[in-house]
Amino acid sequence: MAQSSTNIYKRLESLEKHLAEEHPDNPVLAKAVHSFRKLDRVAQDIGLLDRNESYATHVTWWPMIAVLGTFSAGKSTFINSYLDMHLQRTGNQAVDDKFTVICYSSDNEVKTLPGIALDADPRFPFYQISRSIEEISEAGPQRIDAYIQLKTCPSEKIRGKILIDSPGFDADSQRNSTLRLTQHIIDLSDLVLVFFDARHPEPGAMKDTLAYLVSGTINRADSNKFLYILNQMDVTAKEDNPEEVVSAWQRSLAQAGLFAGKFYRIYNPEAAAPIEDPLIRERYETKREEDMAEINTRMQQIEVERSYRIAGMLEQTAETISNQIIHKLTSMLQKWKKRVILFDSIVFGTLLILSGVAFWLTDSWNLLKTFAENIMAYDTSSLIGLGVIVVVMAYIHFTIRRKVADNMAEKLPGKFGHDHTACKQYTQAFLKSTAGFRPMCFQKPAGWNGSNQNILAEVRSEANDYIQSLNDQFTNPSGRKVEVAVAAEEKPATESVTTPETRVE
Ligand SMILES: Nc1nc2c(ncn2[C@@H]2O[C@H](COP(=O)(O)OP(=O)(O)O)[C@@H](O)[C@H]2O)c(=O)[nH]1
Ligand SMILES: [Mg+2]
Repeated sequence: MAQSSTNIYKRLESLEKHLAEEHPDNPVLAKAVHSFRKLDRVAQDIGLLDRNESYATHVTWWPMIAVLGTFSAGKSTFINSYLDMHLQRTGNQAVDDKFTVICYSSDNEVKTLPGIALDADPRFPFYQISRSIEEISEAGPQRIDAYIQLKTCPSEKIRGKILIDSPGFDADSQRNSTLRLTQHIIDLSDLVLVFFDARHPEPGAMKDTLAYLVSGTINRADSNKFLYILNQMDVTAKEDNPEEVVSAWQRSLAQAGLFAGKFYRIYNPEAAAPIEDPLIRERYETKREEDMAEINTRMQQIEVERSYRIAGMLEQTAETISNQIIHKLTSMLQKWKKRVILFDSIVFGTLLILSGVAFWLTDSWNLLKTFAENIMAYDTSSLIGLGVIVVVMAYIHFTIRRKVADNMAEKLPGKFGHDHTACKQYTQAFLKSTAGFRPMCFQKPAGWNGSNQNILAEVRSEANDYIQSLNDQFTNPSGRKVEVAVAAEEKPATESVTTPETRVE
């Protein structure tokens, strides 16, 4: 994906413009793009980023909701009803084996585009997704089409948001890449709805799915973004045993390690069989409406959560560079220096001893003396000889520098595991700091000068200003938006526990 640096800046400019237009009342996002560009310049000086790269492409600017869950749990039905249009195919058969990225378009028709279209779109979340698909599939970018498609639809509900529908999730038969893609989508999303099916509250055959989906969501800093939804509750109406079904569901979640979280029970009235008994029906409807209202509120709030997320990401990136990254690079540089000095001493020491021995054996010390005298007398051929010796020594020294640096860089992937991005950044920055033209006596990594340190401090204070202004905007105690702010604050999962038991009337 080679792009010129002017191209990346054009993209950022258009992103900034778009955000300013889309959110005239929330200038924080457009300003954040500007701060990201400052961060980019510092990172480029250090060598963490190429000239055509930007941290702005590492975040999702669009608020994203992912709908995941077991096969046939009613995910697509839920999405259709949310959008108020029949966009996704539904049914008990496996109807879709791809992720569908759904976004708004004002054209009055639905367009389905192949996954490869995600690359061409100037908006960033797709870029991020497609890049990771490229990483997971050895076959190259064309394979994106096998995993993902893009649908544009005119529903106002989705304007300014991105919704992702996922294929039936059955880990047993799922290819590794789908699992990894799911993980990636979870990481990018501001809200993740995890669907289960009341017809199989304890899905024995789904053990792996549960384990994968659920255990991956616990102990995360952002565990607040996961909503666990038991769908198709209408099927429990016949026997009127919702509590039993819910506790069976909770047991299987607990087996996967999930004891606390946001739990909901809903059904889709259009897909459901009618509930005959009017009393039962009323009870079911009330419960469903309560839970749907909460889910809908969360789906609306994600725009705010996204703004906090981006401001947080900005501050975190600046912080990571000034503390962790520089610290690590500095200690790598020290290690490198020590090794270069060691190898220099071994090689030049050996050469010195060998030549000493040669002079001694041939008893030709006087040659050395003559050579020195000739140099003092500016004898041309002796000066050329000295020049050759210096060049050879320099060549040996710079070869050692390069080889030691390459050798240390080669070992980095082993230390970073799957974190390809971090590995690439450290490798680039380390190679830049150890480049031949940089004197070895520099203690600090390349690009780590006073002015760049100030810029990072500036970016961090800007990020805090953004968070402050988001707080001012959304935590106004007399304003209507109080609820939003409460949800946007990061709360530990245990504080926001709503167990199904407490919700069952
Ligand atoms: N009884 C009942 N059936 C539902 C409900 N939601 C979806 N369905 C049906 O369950 C089947 C699977 O739904 P679908 O949305 O395709 O599931 P997905 O695989 O999770 O996308 C379809 O036949 C739907 O009509 C519900 O709340 N109650
Ligand atoms: Mg589906």
